[in-house]
Amino acid sequence: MVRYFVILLAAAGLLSAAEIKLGKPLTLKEAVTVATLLAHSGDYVGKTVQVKGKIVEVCQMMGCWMDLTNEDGQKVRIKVNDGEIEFPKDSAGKLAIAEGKLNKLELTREQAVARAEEEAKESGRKFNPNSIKSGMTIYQIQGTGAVLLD
Ligand SMILES: [Cu+2]
Repeated sequence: MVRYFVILLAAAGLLSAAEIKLGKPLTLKEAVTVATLLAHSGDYVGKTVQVKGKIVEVCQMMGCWMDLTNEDGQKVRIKVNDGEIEFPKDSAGKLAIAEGKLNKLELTREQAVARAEEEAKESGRKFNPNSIKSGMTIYQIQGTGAVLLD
């Protein structure tokens, strides 16, 4: 019995060690999926939301943003002010729950190009401005806190 208990404790220790908490503690009880957030973005803009998804990419310069995705490839970015939170640069592939206010950004083509160029630099990728043909609307969460799971 005692030994069984010790094993349980060890397992619990491993679980919490695999969880990385960043920024402020989460405040909402439930997370929405990336799909729900994007499908009902109008209802969520300007509000604090909690979203759960898989990390596909992290800013490789400052760790100041991460993109969460779902099986359908839909994406939402969690952006933080420099230094507030630093997302671990090697966390792509992990599941994350993040919280913050959902913002809607309407970018002209020029702004979209500038943003993509910056992003390519931060990710160490090549960038071709001609790959962006028009302006775009982007939904982005101003992140206040996040939990990374394994
Ligand atoms: Cu950055």
